[in-house]
Amino acid sequence: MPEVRHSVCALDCPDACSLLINVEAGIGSKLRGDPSHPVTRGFLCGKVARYLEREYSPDRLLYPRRRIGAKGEGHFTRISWDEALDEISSRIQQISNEFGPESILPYSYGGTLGYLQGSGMDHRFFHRLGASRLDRTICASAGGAGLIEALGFRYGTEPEQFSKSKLILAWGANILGTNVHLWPFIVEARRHGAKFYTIDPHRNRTGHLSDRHFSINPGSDTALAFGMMHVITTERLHDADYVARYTEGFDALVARVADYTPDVASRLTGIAAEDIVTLAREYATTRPAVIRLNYGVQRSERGGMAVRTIALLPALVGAWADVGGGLQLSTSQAFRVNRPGLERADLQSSSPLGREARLVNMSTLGEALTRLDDPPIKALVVYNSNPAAVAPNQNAVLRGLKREDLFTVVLEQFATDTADHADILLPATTFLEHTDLYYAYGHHYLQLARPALPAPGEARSNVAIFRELALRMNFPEPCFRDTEDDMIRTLLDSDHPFVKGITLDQLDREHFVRLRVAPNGDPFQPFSRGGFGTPSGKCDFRADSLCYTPPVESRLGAEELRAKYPLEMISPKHDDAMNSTFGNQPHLDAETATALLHELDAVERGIGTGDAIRMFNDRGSCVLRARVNGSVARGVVAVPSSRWPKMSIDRRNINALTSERLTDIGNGATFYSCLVQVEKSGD
Ligand SMILES: Nc1nc2c(c(=O)[nH]1)N[C@H]1C(S)=C(S)[C@@H](COP(=O)(O)OP(=O)(O)OC[C@H]3O[C@@H](n4cnc5c(=O)[nH]c(N)nc54)[C@H](O)[C@@H]3O)O[C@H]1N2
Ligand SMILES: Nc1nc2c(c(=O)[nH]1)N[C@H]1C(S)=C(S)[C@@H](COP(=O)(O)OP(=O)(O)OC[C@H]3O[C@@H](n4cnc5c(=O)[nH]c(N)nc54)[C@H](O)[C@@H]3O)O[C@H]1N2
Ligand code: SF4
Ligand SMILES: [Mo]
Repeated sequence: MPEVRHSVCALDCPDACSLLINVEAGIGSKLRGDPSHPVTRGFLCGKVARYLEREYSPDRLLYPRRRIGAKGEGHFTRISWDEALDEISSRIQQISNEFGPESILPYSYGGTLGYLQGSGMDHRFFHRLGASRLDRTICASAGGAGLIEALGFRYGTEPEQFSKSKLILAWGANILGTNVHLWPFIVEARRHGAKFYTIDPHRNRTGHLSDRHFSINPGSDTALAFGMMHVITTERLHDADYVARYTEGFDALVARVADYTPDVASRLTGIAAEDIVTLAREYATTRPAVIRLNYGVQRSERGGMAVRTIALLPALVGAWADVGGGLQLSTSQAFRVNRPGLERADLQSSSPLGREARLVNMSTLGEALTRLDDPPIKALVVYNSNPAAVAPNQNAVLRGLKREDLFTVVLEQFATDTADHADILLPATTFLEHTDLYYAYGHHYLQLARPALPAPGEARSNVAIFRELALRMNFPEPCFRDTEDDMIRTLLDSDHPFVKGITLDQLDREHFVRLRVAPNGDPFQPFSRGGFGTPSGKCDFRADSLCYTPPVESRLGAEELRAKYPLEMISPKHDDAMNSTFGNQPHLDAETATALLHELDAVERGIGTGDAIRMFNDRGSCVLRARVNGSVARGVVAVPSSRWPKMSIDRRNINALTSERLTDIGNGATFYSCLVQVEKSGD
């Protein structure tokens, strides 16, 4: 009889599913969603339902290796763990002595959402070294900053409450693709008469299943929000009571949006003026109304402002007062665990640097590796990430990764493009094989996972690897000998009421525990009576700092650039992908090698579905296959991201075209503000 074990999906997804797996003689089968978890509800997305194929893939990395070929070629020879760890620790020591510890850069992101494997022993290690700190901006920092500017907190409406809503706006949110566990709550709401609308430049699967799709020009969301605010305030449809009690600066807001008539907003957004009027009226007069804002909107040049402006809408119409109303971008800040105790930034003062190290922005890795000075980056340690595929301005990133004088260590499960550039490549465990504690950014359950399966070959967890490295560096602090359980107890040692009282024992027994955001299973309503993160607790519109300018790289942007590169390229997530994580799978490779074009843009260039095309701009080019399926507006190209560059004949993916320009606030990446040209290619 197989034993049923419990796990948690560690992929970078708001749903953070609770999993069950059958295990017999150490072999896992039947991975499935836990039916008792209130958000997982017994099902998994397509990609993780098949995760055991990845787990048991013959391509898993099983042993430490040293590079023998040129960087990028992917030729390695097997070495022992002792050899690997000795070499890493001595090279790092030598580089630190010669160039200063800030010449060492850790690079990690979304491989796992686990606290321990993502920001545990690794953070302690690099802090104690005095290494450069990584500014983790590649995904959500603009939106996070925008949300904080609007609300003061990164809190949001719980998924469970969406079922009570009467109007759901998916604003730059591909719910079926990237957040599928919200869908059943939307289905339930619709069964009770709710309307579901999508606002997106790409009419994806979610858009096809909506009651109405609003096709918006990339990067113009602030103008749409202003247009809606204009209609709502001129028609006096705002919630006067909520506005009077819980907001500040209403009159200035009215003045600020006075010029954004539906016609003006229409010209900027590409949405018909009468549709903007209808949307605004319905949004203001339907209760409860909720916005599922996702991160698509903030991957544009002024994405922080866009998120901030959209996040002011619920206060204007009083939606926060209703169960089933409000807005969700992220629920992550409610996880008020003791992160400082886990990460130990204080160890920097005992490092050879003796102070807080400089921040290096992960969204400008190309620049950091090729241009940064004082000191230059001399050692790069990559884990939980595949920057050769996912970081913008890929040609600069690859130039950097190929530097002969850069010592690169990569901890990986598979031979990614980044792994191919490693001097030392270390085999890492998957989430089914190690212990971790998990937050979520789309619900309020804190979750524990113990290893469900044995690690294959000689794979080790990030925690184990950095613990070993710390011992080799002779770091004397006891925290480097902490066990996983010690680290979890540290995390739970928090006085915040949302977390206080949750114990490791309870997590071991129950697997998932709801944060204490509300008593007795009541809904969490963070802003039903103010409670915003301002001194007064009121939502401050601060209209004087609200503004809209189209992205430089857009149809209304820099003229010279538009003349050369007339198409706006977005590269949203593919439904069956997880960034580049499943990039070695051929069926997915074909999907992520596809560019969706508008029919007229295609015809104009003599391109038809199935044709090979070359997409290019001043930064680079890549080859793709065209698909014309009516899902994007004229002037927009959508390329589902992100394939493994090495799967392509030119060894590049779409990030060869994206720029290192940063967002207005949050220093985030601007993947979706990208002008390109497309031509038919030879084969
Ligand atoms: N299946 C799958 N799930 C995933 C991922 C994955 O790769 N695949 N990745 C995970 C990660 S790392 C993240 S951060 C989340 C992200 O989850 P989402 O934010 O939902 O994903 P995105 O594809 O970045 O963007 C969402 C939508 O925004 C649209 N969009 C692009 N530009 C604009 C714009 O200017 N305005 C508006 N209104 N919409 C725009 C895109 O077309 C897309 O449909 O998903 C996570 N889940
Ligand atoms: N063009 C374009 N580029 C994008 C985006 C886009 O929408 N368009 N999205 C951006 C966004 S939102 C994000 S979040 C980033 C994501 O970029 P990354 O954070 O790099 O995410 P992945 O590509 O999924 O790569 C994660 C890697 O971590 C490895 N991994 C998983 N678990 C572990 C572990 O426990 N230990 C170790 N050592 N390794 C592990 C996996 O095998 C995988 O290769 O990409 C960004 N890049
Ligand atoms: S990727 Fe998301 S939806 Fe899929 S199993 Fe993991 S948490 Fe659940
Ligand atoms: Mo992300």
